[in-house]
Formats: sequence, C-alpha cells, structure tokens
Amino acid sequence: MMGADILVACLEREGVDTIFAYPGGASMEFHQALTRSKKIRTILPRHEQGGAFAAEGYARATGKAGVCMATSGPGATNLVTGIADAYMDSIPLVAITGQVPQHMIGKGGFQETDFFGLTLPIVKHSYLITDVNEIPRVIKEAFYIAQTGRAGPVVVDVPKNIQQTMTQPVFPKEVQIRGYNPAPKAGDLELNEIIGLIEKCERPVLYCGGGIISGNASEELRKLAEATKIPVTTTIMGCGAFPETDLLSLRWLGMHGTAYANWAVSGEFQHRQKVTDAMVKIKDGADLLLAFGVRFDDRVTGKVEKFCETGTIVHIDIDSSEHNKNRKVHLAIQSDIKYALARLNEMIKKRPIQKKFTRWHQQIAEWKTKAPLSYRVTDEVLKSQHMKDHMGGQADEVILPQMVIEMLYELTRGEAILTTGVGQHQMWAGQYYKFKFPRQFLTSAGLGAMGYGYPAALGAKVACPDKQVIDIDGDGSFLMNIQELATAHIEKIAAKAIILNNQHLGMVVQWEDRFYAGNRGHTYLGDPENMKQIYPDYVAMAKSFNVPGERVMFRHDLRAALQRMLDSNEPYVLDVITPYTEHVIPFIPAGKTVADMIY
Ligand SMILES: Cc1ncc(C[n+]2csc(CCOP(=O)(O)OP(=O)(O)O)c2C)c(N)n1
Ligand SMILES: [Mg+2]
Repeated sequence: MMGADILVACLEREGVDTIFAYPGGASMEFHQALTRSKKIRTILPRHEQGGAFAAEGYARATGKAGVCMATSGPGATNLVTGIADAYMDSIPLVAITGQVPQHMIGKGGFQETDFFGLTLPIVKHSYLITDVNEIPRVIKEAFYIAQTGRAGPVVVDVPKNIQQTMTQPVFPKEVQIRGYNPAPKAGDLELNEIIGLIEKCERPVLYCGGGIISGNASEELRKLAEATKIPVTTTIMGCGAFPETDLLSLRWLGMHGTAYANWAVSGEFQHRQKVTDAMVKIKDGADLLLAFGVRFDDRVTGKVEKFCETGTIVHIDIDSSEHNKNRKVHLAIQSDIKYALARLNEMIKKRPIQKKFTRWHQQIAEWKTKAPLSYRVTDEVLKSQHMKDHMGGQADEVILPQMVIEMLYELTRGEAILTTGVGQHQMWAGQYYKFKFPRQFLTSAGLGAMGYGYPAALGAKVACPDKQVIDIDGDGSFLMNIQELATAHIEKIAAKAIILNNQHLGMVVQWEDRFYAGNRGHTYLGDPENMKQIYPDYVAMAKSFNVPGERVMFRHDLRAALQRMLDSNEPYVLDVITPYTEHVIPFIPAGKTVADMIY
C-alpha cells in the first residue's frame, strides 16, 4: 500500500467517520486516498481554521477525537488557533498535515513551515513521520494520546514523499507508551480524608470543571452531590456537568458567574470603591472547597490569593502538573475523576454523611434571592444611538440579548446544543440558557477564540444530527468564519446561527466603558459613514451562500422568528439587532476580588 492509503486505513481502524480536510500540494495524496475510503466522510471546510474548530466541535460533542487535515505551510498555520484552543480546553484533536518532501526540509522550499516546531508549546504530543513504516504505530499512538488521560491535541506531520512510498503495513492492535499512565487512581486513604473533611465542615462547595465532562463523570458527580447535599458550582467548561436546573446548582462562577456562586466560594464582602480599601466581610464563604477537574483559571479565581481564602481546598485532577500551579491547595490528589467520584460514592453509601448543612443551604437560598441573574432596559439603552436610529424611541420594542437566550431556552425546552463565539454574547449564552447535560455548551473557554462558534456548530451537528445545534454568535465573531456557511449548505449540515448583532466588539466596548472612560479604540464594526445602516448585511451574505436567514429588530417579531429558525431543516442565520450599551454583569474585573464584584 501507499503511505497515504495506509494513513487512511489507520483512521478507519480508529473508527474515524468524519474528517475536516482542506487540500493542497503537500496533502493531495491523502485526499486522493480519502476518495477511496468508504467509511470516512470528508468535509471540505472553506478555511482550515474552520476545519480545526469543526473537528473540535465534533470532539466536544462526542468525546471522540476530532480529526482535521491541512496541507503544509499556510494550510498548517491556519490550523494553529484550533490546536491552541484544543490544548487550552483539553479537547482530543488529531491534526494531520502534509509536509514538503524530506529532501526539501530545511531548505525553505515552497510552502515549507516547521510545523512540528511551531506547534510544540500547544500540543499534548506531536510527530514528524520520517519512515512510511511508522505510520500505523504513530496514528495509533496519536489517537491514544489525544483521547486518554488529560485529553489534548496531537499533530502528525507527514512529508509528501512518505505519503507516496509503498510498503506492506503492519497495523499494531494496541500501543504502550513508556512512562505514560493515563488513568491514575486515587487511594482509599486520600478519599477517606475527603470524607473526614466533609464530616467536619459547615460550608462545603463543589467546584467542578471540564474534567468532569471529559472524564464522563457527570453521573457520579450528581450522585455525590445528592448523597452529601453539597452545592455545586461549575466553571464555564463544566457547564452541563451538573444540571443547572437542580436546587443544589449555583450555576457557574468567576468573572461573569453568578454572584451567589462567587459568594459561596469566597464569602460576601461590602462592595469596595477602590482596591486599596479594606475588604470588609459580611458573610463567610466555603470552609471546604472540593475542586474536581478544574485548573483555577484566572477568569474563575480573580486575585488568586483571595479566592476561597479561608477554606480548605481539595483538588482532584488527572494531571498532577495542575496541582498547586495557580493556587496552593491543602490536599492534592491525582486521579481519574470518574474513578475517584465512583469510589467516594461507594464509601459514602457504606457510611452516610451525617451533616445536613441546613444553615448553609439557608444562606445560599438567601444569596440566590438577593442577586439572581437579571437584566432590564437601562437608561443607557434608552439613551443609546440604537434607540434613535432603529427603534424610533419605542422602549418596549427593543430586544435585549439576554431576552433572546431566555426565549431560545424556553422554545428548545433546554434541549439544544449551543456553541458560541467569544464576547458578551458568549457570557449571556452561558447565563441565560440552563444546561442540563454534559457536552451541551461548546465554547472556546481557555483560548477565547472569536470565530469558534459557527464551525464548531457544524462539527457538533455532524456528530449529533438529531439535536438542535445553535451557534449564539457576536457580529464580530461570526464574521471571522462566515465562509463556513458554504460548508454548511453544500454538506447539508443544518447548524443554526443567531447573531446578537450589536454592531460592536461588545466585550471590548464594555471594558472601554469601565476602564477607559468610554473612549472607542477601534471597536465599532458598522459603517461610520452611515450609522443608520446595519453593516454588513448578514442576511444578504447568508443568501449568497444559499442559506436562508432573517433579520429581527423589534421584540414583537422575535418569538416567531426564533420558531421559524428552529423549524427549518437547513442551516439558518437569524440576525438579531441589539443595543451595544448593555454590559455583562455580574462582573469581577480582571485580577480583582469578590469585594469588587459589580452585580
Ligand atoms: C481571535 C480573537 N481576536 C480578538 C479577541 C479579543 N476580543 C474578545 S471579545 C471581543 C469582541 C467580540 O465581539 P463580538 O463577536 O461582536 O461579540 P460581542 O462582545 O459584541 O457580543 C474581542 C475583539 C478574541 N477573543 N479573539
Ligand atoms: Mg458584537
């Protein structure tokens, strides 16, 4: 067999059913081989970044590695953002790239880029294949590494001459990698310590992250919370790991998380005007924080020393390099989270927790009543250019972005899979849709990559054709990968997009308003010569891709328009015009504390 056919046969053996691949000189041999595969659907994205994000969307929706492919040089470099995104959020991704022939490597040949070198800091592992006989082992290892332990991206770079070399392949049945233990297990002694801490504490909180989802441990988490009655907050990556409709749920925490989740973890303080003012505590936060499958990201902790300052912290993670990295903890346990939670549940079943935490539950209920997520038509909205230019001053017709998400939640009964771009719309999507199941909220969290939403929705829809998959996007973010509407139409992938179109880079505007006296530094996306026009015209663009779409400006049109979008069995763009003056709250400014929270 030829190298390229061997690689495709390897992918088939890994159970790959879909690959997002864009061809070029150094990878067309692979594409020729892909045309001969009866098992693999090759989807041609319209930009390699779209292909990488789509593969990630597929991976996030299924837990299986997503696969993308590009040619050498510019094709490969266009994958970089997707690879970095998968690295930051621990998503299994196998990125295969063509490389110039071996005898040209290092000579600066046409479309040569040292992709192995270029991606070193953003991969879990990588390979440059130098012998055709290595292909079967390398591909087997690539999938094994991407999908086991703490998942992540693996790059496989294949010089063109190797793709064209003939050999008799030997396909290994399994792989063993020296020094790599993908499933470490917590010891009973350590787990017993956790039970002891639960028995002793008064105000416990479970702080759970993407690790619960990638470790398929949601069921175990639910059982633990039920058995112990410990309230649960998740990170954005952990949305859906625990049903947000459950009474024990505190929703997500951090910079734009709920006030009550942040208070439950770090305590309630008098709001201070300046960071130099003293922090005056009103109510205590958690005295025990069970941090499971999280990495103490700064968007969660704010000023890290003040995060759960007075609590005992237990950190279970599969990757010991996360222990004591951002936050020193009291008990660090390296373990596969599903194993650890299942074992904890067994132990608790034998020896049930006596504590009821009644006072703590009362306190949390009080906090929930004091500061629920809420929004209203503010003075800023009423005085905005949007009201004058588009609404004719009718305040009751303005559509706030939060309303759109709330209505979508209602119309989809909370069952849709959402993807997002990055910005205010992303935060509102997380706040106003309540996630019930894992792999329901697919968002670029760690990297925060604009342009992620629509291609990720394509990948998720390919993986879950029977689900509504809806990209909640910003006008800026959507424009970054708008070309993927062509992929959606041609490949008949009915992923929907709602653009919360505020004509601005809203999240940056919010920071300008708060920290730069509202001075606009290149954050307006419309046409300054004609501000009354909505620019660009996304519906017309969608039409040019043969994708149906509609624009909504007035509140009385919103419900029916959302329903038309949901009823469509094609890809669809719903362009919803919203004011840019809204701010996402709660808001703990970067590096600040819960005492600085605006809510
Ligand atoms: C690729 C990329 N470039 C720049 C940024 C910085 N950034 C973060 S949010 C944001 C604004 C996004 O605007 P839009 O997509 O319209 O969303 P909105 O905040 O208006 O809802 C920008 C520019 C980013 N996150 N990603
Ligand atoms: Mg915007």
